[in-house]
Amino acid sequence: MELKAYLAARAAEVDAAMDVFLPKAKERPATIHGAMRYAVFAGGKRLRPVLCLAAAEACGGGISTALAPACAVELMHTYSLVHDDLPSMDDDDLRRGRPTCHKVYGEGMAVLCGDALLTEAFVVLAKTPATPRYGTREYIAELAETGGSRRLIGGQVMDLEGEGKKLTRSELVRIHEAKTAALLTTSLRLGAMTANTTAAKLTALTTFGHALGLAFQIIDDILDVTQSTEVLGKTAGKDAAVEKATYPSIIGLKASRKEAAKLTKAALDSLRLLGKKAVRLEQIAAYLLKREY
Ligand code: GRG
Repeated sequence: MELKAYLAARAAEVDAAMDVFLPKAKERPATIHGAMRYAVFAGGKRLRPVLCLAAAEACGGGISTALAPACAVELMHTYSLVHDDLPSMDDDDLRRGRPTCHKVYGEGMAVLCGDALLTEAFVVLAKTPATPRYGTREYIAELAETGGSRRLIGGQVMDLEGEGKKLTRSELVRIHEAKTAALLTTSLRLGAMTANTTAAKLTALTTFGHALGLAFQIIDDILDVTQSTEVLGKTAGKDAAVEKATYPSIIGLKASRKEAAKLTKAALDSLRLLGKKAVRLEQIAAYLLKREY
């Protein structure tokens, strides 16, 4: 199967599972459930859940047992987008090609929607079947650590505090690690855990996720400068407008592209231990380097 067809098929499986896991739009109180579904079913790339499923496959596992953690990471990701778009954070009107959650449902409801998505992520994650090496305790600890103040929220704090300031390259890397690479890495690790993978393979996937996550964020920063709002489905040129430090603003576009390519190569190198089964992860890493939105 071509990579594009693979990505579309996996995303469709994730969407179908999410439809089952999430409360129905009419379930009371209907406003919050409508808002949650509005934010989730808005056409995201589903990168994190696809990485989770591909990592399960790369470690010899199946798709069906990895669907719960795949949906859980997408729910956490969607919560972070809803809250990031709030007027008190990035203050954005457009996300995934549609008005942001608070524009449609109001600010209070968008705060609650993010809270509910984050909580639901753990409800869904707890449905993951245990394996001999990993059970609910390991799954929950993995996702909770990534969502907490040392990673996702810490990254957002550093990001907010860095606005309008000149950051060093290493400060920027720390933000990218916490904000972006951590959840990509956890998506891979959770998928691998459902396949009862070895500690060595988990370490290899952690190295892969770290490098891939940094490359993904650099590409995201490049696209913010080079692409249109229509193509991105979110406001382009935002980083420069709020004087946010990015790779392009610190080292320029050309050097940023080189850095993303270097990180992608490092990511690919780290997959050696997984052998031929990791072919989808390899293809995804190569595809993300060339992505246009
Ligand atoms: C806890 C509020 C809060 C924030 C944590 C993750 C994050 C920090 C903020 C979200 C916004 C942001 C710019 C995150 C960086 C990672 C990134 C590039 C997200 C966009 O991911 P895509 O391109 O989005 O995979 P889609 O819409 O395709 O799912």
